[in-house]
Amino acid sequence: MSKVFNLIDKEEKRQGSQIHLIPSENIASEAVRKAVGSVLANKYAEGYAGRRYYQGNSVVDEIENLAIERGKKLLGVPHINVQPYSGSPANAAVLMALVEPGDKICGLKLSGGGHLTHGHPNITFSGKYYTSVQYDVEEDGRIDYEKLGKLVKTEKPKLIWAGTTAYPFILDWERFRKVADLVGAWLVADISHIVGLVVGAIHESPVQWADVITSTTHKTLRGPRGAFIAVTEKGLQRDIDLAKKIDRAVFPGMQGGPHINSIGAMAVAFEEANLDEFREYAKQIVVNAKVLAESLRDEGFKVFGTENHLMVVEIGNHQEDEKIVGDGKQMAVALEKAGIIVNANTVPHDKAGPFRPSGIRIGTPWETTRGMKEEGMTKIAKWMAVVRDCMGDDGKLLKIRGEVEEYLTSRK
Ligand code: DSN
Repeated sequence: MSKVFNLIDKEEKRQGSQIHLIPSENIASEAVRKAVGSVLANKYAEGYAGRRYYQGNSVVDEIENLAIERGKKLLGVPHINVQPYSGSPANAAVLMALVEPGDKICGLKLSGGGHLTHGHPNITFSGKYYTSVQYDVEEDGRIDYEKLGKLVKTEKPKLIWAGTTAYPFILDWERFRKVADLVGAWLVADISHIVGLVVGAIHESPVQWADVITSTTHKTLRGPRGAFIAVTEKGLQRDIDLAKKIDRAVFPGMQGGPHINSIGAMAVAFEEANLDEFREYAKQIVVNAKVLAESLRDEGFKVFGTENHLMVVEIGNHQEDEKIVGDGKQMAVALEKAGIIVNANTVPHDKAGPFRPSGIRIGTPWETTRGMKEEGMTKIAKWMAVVRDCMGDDGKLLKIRGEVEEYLTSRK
């Protein structure tokens, strides 16, 4: 047992001594983590409050109802399901509820900043069991809504995903709605990445435009690992049974027993996100990201974005053994040696594949939680420029690592 806890200590030290810029990661509060590690983890509760398949769920019912009430209030929706284990099962449940296997669905390409569950062809359930047509971003990294409209008119998908994992610009929900209405498609907003900015009132909410909203709870929302599916008034107007269909698709359609400990932690996170403090936090995430993007440009990087919490930075690509490979991975590995954690990522229209793509993805949610402000962002940009210029020189990378550690310690 102690071996595991020694490793947890080790991981805590690692997190404390490195700069974290993966935009989908964050630091959950003590209260959120306490709920995750609580006795709620001991209980099975298949079903929904008041209709469980196991006894002993009177308190669990209260917990789930509390999470639901807080979630509805936070999002401004009439119905929310808080049982999805994470984003992918949530999106799978939405597809199960709204379309039939083989039906046409439409989402943003992975290389353009989309997600695997939005119809990535061949290898994912969303691309294998549904007929997927995908839209892409333009050279500048932005979605061309007119082009999307034309594609949708021709292909007539039954469901359109409006959601991203590496898209640094604001999504135009109204235009997505207009596009969906061209063919009467369902519009599903997957706000996993930007949910904190939406509930923090920095970005417009899709609540009046989408039929359904999905989101993970551990990214900008700063909650536990988990997800929710919200049904909007618009969605209910279209199908009065929509909430029921979503609930049935989650359980028993996709999942068994819900993770009540995560649901308890979600209730905590929803309350935390409803505070002024959180709105300040959301604002600072974007301020930090803008400063970081500008500072990186000043250092000569090509940066896509940003209007939100993240940006994609092009590192370049080259030919190796007749294959085009990108330098994003190499840069990410060098940055890790220097104590800065990012992930390699495709850039718009990347010629290299996703394992060795031509860019890196950078975001500010984690370090903003840690209290970092604009001055920290310019420092990070300078360190990144040195890393780019001395990628193969481990001595220099270790020197930066020392500086990073010293900086983080000085801020504690
Ligand atoms: N893996 C998540 C991300 O990093 O954006 C998306 O599911």
